Amino acid sequence: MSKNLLNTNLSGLKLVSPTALASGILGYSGDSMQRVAEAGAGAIFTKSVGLEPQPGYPNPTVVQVKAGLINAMGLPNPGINDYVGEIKYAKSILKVPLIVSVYGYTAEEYAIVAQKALEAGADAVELNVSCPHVKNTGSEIGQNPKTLAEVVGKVRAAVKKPIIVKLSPNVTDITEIAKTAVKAGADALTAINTVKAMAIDVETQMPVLSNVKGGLSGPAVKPIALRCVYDIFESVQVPIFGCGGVTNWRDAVEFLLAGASAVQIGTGIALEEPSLFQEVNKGIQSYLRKKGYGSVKEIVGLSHQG
Ligand code: RRO
Repeated sequence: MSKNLLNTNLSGLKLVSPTALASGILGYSGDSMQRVAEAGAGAIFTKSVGLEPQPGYPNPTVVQVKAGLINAMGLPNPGINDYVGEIKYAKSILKVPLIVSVYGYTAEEYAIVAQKALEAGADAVELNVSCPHVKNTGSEIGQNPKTLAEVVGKVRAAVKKPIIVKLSPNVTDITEIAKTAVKAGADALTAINTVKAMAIDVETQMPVLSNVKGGLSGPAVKPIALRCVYDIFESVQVPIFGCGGVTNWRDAVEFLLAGASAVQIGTGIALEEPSLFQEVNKGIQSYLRKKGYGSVKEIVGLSHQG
């Protein structure tokens, strides 16, 4: 399959296809990232990593619902000092951009972790300011413009490579948050992280997840994510990664038409297989050919015309 139509470029990141692995799924080890890249992903976003190791929440941490998954993993990760070895290994085998997802409890922590990830060879960082259920980080930062500006500004001052900021849908006006992130130095945005949600077991009459509340992902959130991308595209000038519920090429094309320059897929491959990447890429390519376009870039934001 010729990949020319699918080549794209976001904030200096060269993607052979506009479909990337979203943070949180198969993004722990270099070998699993490589499997996903071989399946057609144009970039890899790792699971979020912080300054110190974190065990995550006790089980159950994931529950399948009608059109997606609700998770409350609790940011399990080995800490950046341990993870640099995996980043170096991943970089030695991957041919696609590697973006390390970073979180912290203070602006300084975000900056230190971002610096270490980039020194280890990451091509960019994605700042997780949107995890919906871990105290004192994630969306508690991304929902507060002042704190968000401080975090993005601190990272911007510490690193030269691209900074992507992953936004929460759990806000009143995502465009205000997007503008704040860009003003503080974000090169690109990801929309969206998971939507705050829960499930209750009618037999035990108790919440299913040990953390009670978690984040909903998958097809259930796609229209929400699409609306966020559409609104953000009209508010800021930076490229957007659309993320939320992509399970086929039509979903991906919808995001591109809404204004995303590329999409991230996570739950889609958790529910199916990494081969979904190739399937989606082929579908986008056939669509572009059928409609007479020479590049995926030509359809970004087209739904805003007229
Ligand atoms: O680890 C998690 O529980 C988690 C994270 Br970091 C995130 O950003 N979004 C999510 O739904 N879960």
